[in-house]
Amino acid sequence: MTETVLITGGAGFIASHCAVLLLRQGYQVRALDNLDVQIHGVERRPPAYLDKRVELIIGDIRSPRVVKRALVGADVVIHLAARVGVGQSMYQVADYTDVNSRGTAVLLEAMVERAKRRPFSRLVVASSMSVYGEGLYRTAAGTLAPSVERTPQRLKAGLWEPTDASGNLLEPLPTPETKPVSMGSVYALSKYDQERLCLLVGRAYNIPTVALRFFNVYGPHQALSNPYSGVLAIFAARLLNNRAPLIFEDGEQRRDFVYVGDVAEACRLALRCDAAIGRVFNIGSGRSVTINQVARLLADTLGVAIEPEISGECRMGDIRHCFPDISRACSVLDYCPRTTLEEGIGKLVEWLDGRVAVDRVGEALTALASRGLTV
Ligand code: UD2
Repeated sequence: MTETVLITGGAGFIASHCAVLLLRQGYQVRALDNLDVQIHGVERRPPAYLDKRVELIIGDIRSPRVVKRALVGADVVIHLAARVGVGQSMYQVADYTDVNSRGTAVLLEAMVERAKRRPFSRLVVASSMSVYGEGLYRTAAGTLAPSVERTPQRLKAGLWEPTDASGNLLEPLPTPETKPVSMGSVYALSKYDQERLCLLVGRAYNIPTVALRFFNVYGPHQALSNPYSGVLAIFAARLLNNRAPLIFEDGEQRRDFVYVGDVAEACRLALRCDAAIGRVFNIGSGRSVTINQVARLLADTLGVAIEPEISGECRMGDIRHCFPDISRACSVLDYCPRTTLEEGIGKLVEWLDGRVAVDRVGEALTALASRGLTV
């Protein structure tokens, strides 16, 4: 029998890739999305990239009536709906908390009600690497340092690398799911809320739930004109407008960029794997790179000779290094990231061809600086 999947945030970048993959697997796909202006523009039209076979319900995740309707006949749910912007979350506190945390609560209440008549076979919730704050580090003496934070004083002095109590530099290590969480932004806190709410309510009401902590997801369909989206989309928007990418700090901060197709595959696996129920998984590519490296790779792949500009600024709440240990996802989910950064950036660049991006980075930095949210 054909299974129906409801994807919340279903007109978004990650959702569009999940939809294609799941349609190919024989699922019927329904999307619930409010077509947020920041992502979809003032016209709020359904995006051209969304597969025509997807049934799109336009509405808000916070509306019990809309969510109830979206759940009719759904067998599984992938919950991706969220406001996504670390910096912006620090001044739109009520809205981020409302959409992400309360929106998830509304979804869960509706699922619990519906499950009385017909159970769900899975709920997959998109959590985030942001719940870790700084990643895991090791001291020079070889002990693990799981609770590192950078002080504003050091950041103001341009001392970007975290140190131990005696001022010795720390070595970043792959972060496992067992590292204690440490939320440094309202966005991160709301993603942790989403993750915990889903796991907790899922467990109480027998809705088999899996949480995926996505690292830095990139690829085609990423919102180019949203200055709060991922760094690769932001750099692409700058380069398409013949402007230099602005690199914060010194560009030596490390991240794991995971291709969106691999993230969609992780979602598919989480729908199927019973051993995953009730657990959280890091979803990354398994390779870390510096922001300087990705900036260069993107410019080279685009074939533009614009040097990135090191701004020496830092956004409040930004972390220095965080990249995942993905061994749990590999062994339990059978997750195996297939797209290398070079291939993924190649696909991003192909998609960028002929696209127009409004570069709003300056606006976003001013918004942050005027609130004292930059260092
Ligand atoms: C944040 C979230 C992550 C995810 C992502 C969405 C944290 C720790 N992580 O990751 O969960 O939601 O956002 O995109 O909250 N950078 C520049 N120039 C720019 C923009 C960014 O140098 O114009 C740097 C930035 O300082 C950071 C790195 O690039 O060191 C990555 O930034 P990001 O905003 O793409 O993502 P990140 O890792 O803060």
